[in-house]
Amino acid sequence: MIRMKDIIREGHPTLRERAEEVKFPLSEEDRKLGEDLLEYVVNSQDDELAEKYDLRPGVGIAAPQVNQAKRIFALHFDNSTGENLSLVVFNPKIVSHSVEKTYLAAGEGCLSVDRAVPGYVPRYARITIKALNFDGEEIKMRLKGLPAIAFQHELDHLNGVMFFDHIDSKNPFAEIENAIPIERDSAE
Ligand code: 4LI
Ligand code: NI
Repeated sequence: MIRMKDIIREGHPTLRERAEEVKFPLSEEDRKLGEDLLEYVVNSQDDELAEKYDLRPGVGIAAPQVNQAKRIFALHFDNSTGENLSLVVFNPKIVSHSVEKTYLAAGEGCLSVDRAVPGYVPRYARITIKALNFDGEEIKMRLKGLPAIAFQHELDHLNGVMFFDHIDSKNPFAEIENAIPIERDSAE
């Protein structure tokens, strides 16, 4: 089980590497890593488990954050009203995206960053993604809202990019052209 002590923090060189493609059929190790990443985000959103194991809540976590430079991440959204989405992706990519952008009005947080970095992080509002699942089958789907933001945040981790790299350092809250903000409670 992944705990906060297993998550590397900003400054660690692995977070700045380009992660390696995963080979199929999946090795036992890569399969287990995918399962563990999903387990982390699921458990981290359960108040009792999060408290018991001291897990910071997240909707996404990427393999480089547990010091494994592999192109794998997990996302988990459990929205009482909206859609439920729980997935582990291998070798993910964005195949197309909207011109329109979006951002979290409250800024972004990251399990590998132990400080609040204020500012808007511009993201594509809608993306079409492709990835492989555990069985090496291609998944193709459209994402919008927080799932689209989190997918882009996690994909950045596979490319050595941190969310704050996208913040305008001179003016962190500068208006983002052609963007619709997502207000804080919509992250649930
Ligand atoms: C408890 C149970 C306020 C501050 C609002 C918490 C279940 C911030 C938002 C959660 C912020 C759940 C989140 C992300 C932000 C802030 C991630 C709470 C977990 C909201 C997810 C990857 C950026 C994703 C919306 C500095 C660890 N997640 N909030 N950003 N939630 N969560 N990100 N921003 N301001 N990060 O952090 O998983 S994309 Cl679901
Ligand atoms: Ni992160």
